[in-house]
Amino acid sequence: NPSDLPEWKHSLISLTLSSSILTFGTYTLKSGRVSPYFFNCGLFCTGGTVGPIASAYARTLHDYAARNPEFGFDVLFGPAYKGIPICATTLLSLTHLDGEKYQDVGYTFNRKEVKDHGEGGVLVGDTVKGKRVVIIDDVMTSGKAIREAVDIIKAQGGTLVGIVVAVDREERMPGRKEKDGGSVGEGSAIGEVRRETGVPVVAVLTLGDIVKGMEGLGRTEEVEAMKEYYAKYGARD
Ligand code: OMP
Repeated sequence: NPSDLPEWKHSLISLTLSSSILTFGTYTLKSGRVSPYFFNCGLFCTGGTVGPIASAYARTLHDYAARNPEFGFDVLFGPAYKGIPICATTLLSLTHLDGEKYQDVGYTFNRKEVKDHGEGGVLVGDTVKGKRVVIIDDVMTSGKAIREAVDIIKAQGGTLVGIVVAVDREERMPGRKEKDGGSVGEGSAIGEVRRETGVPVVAVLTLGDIVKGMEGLGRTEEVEAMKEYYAKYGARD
């Protein structure tokens, strides 16, 4: 039922369509799967899109914290490169929601190249040592990109407490039978990351949300293609 989807998610989906962040066609993903849709967070790079995506991440995190009083965090970590503007703008948006609550929260990101002079170090921004860290990332398919970020936080002495992604594509882990179409007997990527890390993984939008949004817009052809893809690679749990 498309009306299940909150108004702000409808608007966000419309914005991603008009700005070609969400596109339809034939895309080979990092996993090798061929997808009829692609979500490119790198294109939230204009005056009209940077605010809406930051406020969508902030709202998702703020609402999760409100529903889970035991959940708290000290630092937002944005994996390089795409996570860098996202963690900074999300923190700014959080302070718009509650300036007092978030005034001491920091943001940090990793260098891709190790620096051997100047201030040195792997991280730029706030420190994570001894702090509760939330990863802010773009799109999760198999969770490979997320695992790299988890390792960096651990190595720097931070405690991972949560992960927020813009889009959970709701896919299964790539399996052995992948090449013959569809993987067999593998758990969901998001579930696998939850099990491995023991922390909540929260998405601004799931594939299910995007399907509802597209149904609401009457985009039947795209909906069919996404459902077909989900039938092949979608997570069942
Ligand atoms: P995993 O590492 O398999 O979870 O894939 C996530 C990464 O794939 C993202 O960080 C992107 O680099 C890329 N990606 C997208 O950006 N959008 C998509 O819709 C799909 C992918 C992808 O290749 O799976």
